[in-house]
Amino acid sequence: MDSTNTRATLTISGMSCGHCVSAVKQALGELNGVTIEQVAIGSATVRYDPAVVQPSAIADAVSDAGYTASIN
Ligand SMILES: [Cu+2]
Repeated sequence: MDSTNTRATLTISGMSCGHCVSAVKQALGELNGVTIEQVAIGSATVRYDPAVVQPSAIADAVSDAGYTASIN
């Protein structure tokens, strides 16, 4: 059963290049229950399973990678 069907969009500041996109993709990819839809400079869209991961943890993972993220 694929229950990772809640979509969240993040606004991310501090990203400036393709390396930043890769770093954010890696940070998001390490989270259980999160599927990346797209990552661009300044934003990301993911699907997540709310039974597995909280939206705040998604933003925290991006912040831990060195950026400032907020969930829209
Ligand atoms: Cu960069």
